[in-house]
Amino acid sequence: MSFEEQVDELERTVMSEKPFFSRPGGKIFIIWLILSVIGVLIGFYAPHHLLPAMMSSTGTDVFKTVVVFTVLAAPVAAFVYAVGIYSLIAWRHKGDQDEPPEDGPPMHGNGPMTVVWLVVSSLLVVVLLVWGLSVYMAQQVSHPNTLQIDVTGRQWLWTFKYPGTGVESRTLVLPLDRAVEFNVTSVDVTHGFWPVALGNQVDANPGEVTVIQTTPDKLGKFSVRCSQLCGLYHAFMYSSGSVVTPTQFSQWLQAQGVPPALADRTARIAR
Ligand SMILES: [Cu+2]
Repeated sequence: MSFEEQVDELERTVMSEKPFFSRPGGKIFIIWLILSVIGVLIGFYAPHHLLPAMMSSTGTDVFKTVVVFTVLAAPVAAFVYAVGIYSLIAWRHKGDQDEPPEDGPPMHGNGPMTVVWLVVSSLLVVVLLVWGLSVYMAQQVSHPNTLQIDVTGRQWLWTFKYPGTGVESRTLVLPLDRAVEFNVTSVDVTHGFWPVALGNQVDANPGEVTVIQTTPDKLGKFSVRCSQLCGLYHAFMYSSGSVVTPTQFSQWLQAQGVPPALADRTARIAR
């Protein structure tokens, strides 16, 4: 054994006897742990400030999905940042070094590490897939007496037609706790129908009708935006929407010129 090899051997022995938290792996672990906790807290609290209060079953599912995906992604992102931050601080090129420090042992052929990253990433992907599919399937249920609304996008406004009543409106009025089906299309370019607080979003394509559904479950106002860049005044392409009681819905239909009996029938109010 040459002198250099003996020094290397000695260094390795000293390193392996150092307590875990003084070794690079231990320090990276501490940074990872701190960043993970911060990321998980952001996942739990930030959506409440970044998203509007959801007003439908779909919206609640979307909100929960944002939280779950952020919380599960936080430790993965934290690991990348932890290695990056530690490398920048501890392994940066020092001014008095002529040559870069030698590489550590190669990861290639490191069995345990390969197993860990394959198992962890597979588990994460499976959990997210199962979550996503179950939320998606829950939204594919068809409800009896669904209220149909034809949504049309044009540069640069939305119109909402209530089939069977002759009503065509610039505002979207929905009755509480009643499944609604939006038949979405466009007469010019591609727009994106996005009633934010309902948690739905779908492209409005010219010549095509795309159907999405939800059930509003909270009274109040929301805004309908366009989520596809559709031209000069895209940013101003929004309408207001509201969720009202069935009685208020019937009154609104009547105010649009619908005969009272038909308005009540559409709103499913028995006389
Ligand atoms: Cu647009």
